[in-house]
Amino acid sequence: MFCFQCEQSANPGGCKVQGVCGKTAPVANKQDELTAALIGLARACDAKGATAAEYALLKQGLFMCVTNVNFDEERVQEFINRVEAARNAIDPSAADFDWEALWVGEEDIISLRSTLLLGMRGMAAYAWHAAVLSYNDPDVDAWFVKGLVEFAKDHSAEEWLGLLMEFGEVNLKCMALLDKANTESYGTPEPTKVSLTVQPGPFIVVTGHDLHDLKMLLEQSEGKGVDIYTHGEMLPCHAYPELKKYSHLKGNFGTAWQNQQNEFDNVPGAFLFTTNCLMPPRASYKSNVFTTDMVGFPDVAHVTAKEDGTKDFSAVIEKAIELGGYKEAQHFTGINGGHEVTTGFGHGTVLSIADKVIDAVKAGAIKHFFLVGGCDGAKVGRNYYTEFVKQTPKDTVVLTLACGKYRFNDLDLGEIGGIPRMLDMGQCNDSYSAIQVAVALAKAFDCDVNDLPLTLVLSWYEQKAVCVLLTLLALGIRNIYIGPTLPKFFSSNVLNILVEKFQLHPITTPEADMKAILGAN
Ligand code: FSO
Ligand code: SF4
Repeated sequence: MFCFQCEQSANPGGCKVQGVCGKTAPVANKQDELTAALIGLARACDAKGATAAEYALLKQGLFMCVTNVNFDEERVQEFINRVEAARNAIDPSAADFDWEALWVGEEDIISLRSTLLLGMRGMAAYAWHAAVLSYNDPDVDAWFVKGLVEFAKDHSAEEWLGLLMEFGEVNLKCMALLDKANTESYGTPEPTKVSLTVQPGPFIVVTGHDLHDLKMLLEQSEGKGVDIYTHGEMLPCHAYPELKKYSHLKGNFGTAWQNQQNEFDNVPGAFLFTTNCLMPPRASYKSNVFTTDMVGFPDVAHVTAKEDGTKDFSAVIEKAIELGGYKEAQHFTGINGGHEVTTGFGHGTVLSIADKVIDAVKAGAIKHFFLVGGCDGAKVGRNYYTEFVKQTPKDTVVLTLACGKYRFNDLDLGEIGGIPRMLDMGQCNDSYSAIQVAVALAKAFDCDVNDLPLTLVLSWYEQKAVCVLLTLLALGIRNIYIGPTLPKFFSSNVLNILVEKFQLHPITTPEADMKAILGAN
């Protein structure tokens, strides 16, 4: 096996025997076979045209290879069979790629083309969440074919960089599509306080990113005496009017994904994983875990979608009833001891108070904006982000999104003239909201986004963060701080290009970076 796609990838050169994430060598190899089969299908589609069914396979197949999604060799093989059957139906002569050649070649070229493939895996997850709500974008769909076909061709470094920038622009469209899908289906997120207490009685914890799954589960569990709690990246769901209206959507359980093995241990509730980030479940709670969609783990119950896309979650509901939940309320806290968190500051809400924000900047009450966003993970260096937020001066605002926020989202940073100093914009895909706000501010101040008093301080872990980063670079956003470590798939030459071209800064210490950022104001 070979895999270097995530931030926790083994030293020195990637995971070669077994994944740090728990992925076994046979599963890693199967996912490479699947990737090669997807290239074969894309080649056939490129020559003969694709239908919605083939685009769906490309999105699902790429999504299946994202870190912490699928650990089940049999499920990956079944999917390969479907992809090959689709390829054969279109053009049996379209060749698969040799999966053993995926990560082989000249170092810089492998680095560039891997960055493209990994970004596409991230975008596929976003595109699939939109697709299950019947939202598709022809440009995004077409790029799955183009990207896979181009991945398998020879290009110069310059051409690869061009493809990466083109991809970044397409991923912006994809995030816009998912934003549209989520807000048109469930309403514009509104600021919402979310309790971290778990009430007595049966409950289900829903994790991942899929709003459609949560909606179906809320409908099916209503009136059954089973409460629903979000976990990880599902926290922002509390802010959507069409989801928050369910009184049995009670609160948020636990913190970021990497704490799940401790936090789920011996908990008397059921767990539903709708996407990443699944960690190998411990025996103490494995029988309480259910996966759905592209997520999978051997010997863990799986809920499959029916032909019409609906799902029957009755087994999950029954499991929660059987487990019974806690006898008394459990007053859990966030990492910093807070009992509740606030979410729901998507672009709809922030832009509705844009005048107030602009006035506060003009009056000097807000001196700087930080977007401290991205992923969480197990590494010690990630404390940087907690410390960084704690050190932000009182006349600055912190925008945040994705699961990295669990490091600080229970801190009370106070307000500036009625504007909360910490604004949770949502999931990782809600980077789209942050971009919208930045563009609106630049327009209001009649300047370039790079001239705004705004700095992006990002943490990355897996491939969705890769596609978001490529979008930010394609938009010409400079001076991004990134950590906790740099991707192993960036060769030193590629990293030098990114540093030179985009002034990408690897994070150092909160003190030094804060000084460099505010000193440059
Ligand atoms: Fe991933 Fe990062 Fe969305 Fe987390 S990009 S790791 S679970 O922030 O959020 O899927
Ligand atoms: Fe290693 Fe990350 Fe790949 Fe898992 S996803 S095998 S931890 S590089």
